[in-house]
Amino acid sequence: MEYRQLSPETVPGFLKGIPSVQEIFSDLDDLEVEEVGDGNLNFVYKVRQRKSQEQTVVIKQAVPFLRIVGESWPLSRTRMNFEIQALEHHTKYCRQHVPKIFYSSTDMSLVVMQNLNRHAVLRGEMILGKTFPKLAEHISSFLANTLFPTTDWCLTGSEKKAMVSRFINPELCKITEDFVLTNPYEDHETNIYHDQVTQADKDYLQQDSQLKVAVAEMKYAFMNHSEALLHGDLHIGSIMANEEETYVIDPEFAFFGPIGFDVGAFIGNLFLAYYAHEVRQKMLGREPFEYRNWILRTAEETWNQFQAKFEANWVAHEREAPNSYWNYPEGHIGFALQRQRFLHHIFEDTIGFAACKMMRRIYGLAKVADIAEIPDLKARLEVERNVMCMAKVMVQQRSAFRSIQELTALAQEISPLR
Ligand code: SR1
Ligand code: MG
Repeated sequence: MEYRQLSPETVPGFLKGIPSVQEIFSDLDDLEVEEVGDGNLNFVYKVRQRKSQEQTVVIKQAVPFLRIVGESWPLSRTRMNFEIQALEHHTKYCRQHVPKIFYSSTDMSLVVMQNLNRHAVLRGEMILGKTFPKLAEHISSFLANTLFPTTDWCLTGSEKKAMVSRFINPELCKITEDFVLTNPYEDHETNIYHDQVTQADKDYLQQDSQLKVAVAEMKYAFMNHSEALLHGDLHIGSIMANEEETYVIDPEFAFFGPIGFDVGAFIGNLFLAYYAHEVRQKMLGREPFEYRNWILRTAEETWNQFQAKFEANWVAHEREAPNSYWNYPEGHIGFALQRQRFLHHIFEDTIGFAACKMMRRIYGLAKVADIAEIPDLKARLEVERNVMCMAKVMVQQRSAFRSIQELTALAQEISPLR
């Protein structure tokens, strides 16, 4: 099939030719289509049967450019090949948190999938101040269950290397290398500053040698540490949820990288929301304490549960396929120490990458609505300064933190929980 960019007008005709979709709709001549993509890269269509709205799918299609910039920024459509492969992996290891895929095509660079119409994008919901009691439980499961099976602790060396080669994703990695791990820390043309940002604010990030060394170390880890198959962009806009269920979407940035990059993406976004809600809760007419307390507890539970589940997966794997390396009287002690040290290494990376994910959203090209859509620029600036202050301590002192509670305590030191 030859690639063509779909439009709301051409979607029904395209779907008619796909057998697995014909089973979903009873009347393919009665479809309504709406383009709803609000991400930075792709186009997303919601398709519903007019007289039977529960008959519905979503189509996500990659176009040969970066949507947030436009056709002047070419970006190859192969990103969808990585998304399709990653969705298959996520479905295999964590089906309950992945949308059902009805059809995929690398030629057309698209997937046809379950319309999560009883769920909404987590970032939008959190901006409205909604809580998600099962979020930490679900995201920690997604992380532990998708990451552990692709580590060298689980795969053989040759299995791992074969998988790594299928996920060499240089174009999307370069987006992260540039927009998350380089440009915000220099006076780069792609950065965007609002009117209240002072030269001193920019220098705080862009002319601090200790900070720049620490960020460069995180970038080096991102580029060199092929620990596991990552989602690669696990911010709260890549999650759809309601009170009962949580789905992880959009894994086009998937590649083999440092585990802490995925865990840190999620936790860093929770801290962004924590600072934003000092202002946002007041905008909603509420006292900030309760909501911000929920955010911090969610960050703590996510890390603690992730750690326990990752370790449990490792122990279960060892039980099923015992490793002769630990086969000596005190082998269980050595194995436990190995787990403890590796999890501490992930924790350190989680803190460092969370910090980079926070800082890039302040001066970098792609903002987060939680903060960027605070209408009062002075209030927004205060939030941004708090984010920068915390992120700087996190990335520079990432090896000094002993528990996630020390991190949430730092968040409260900078902006007290009130
Ligand atoms: C140009 S930066 C675009 C961003 O959008 C995606 O969601 C990634 O976070 C990427 O860094
Ligand atoms: Mg995305």
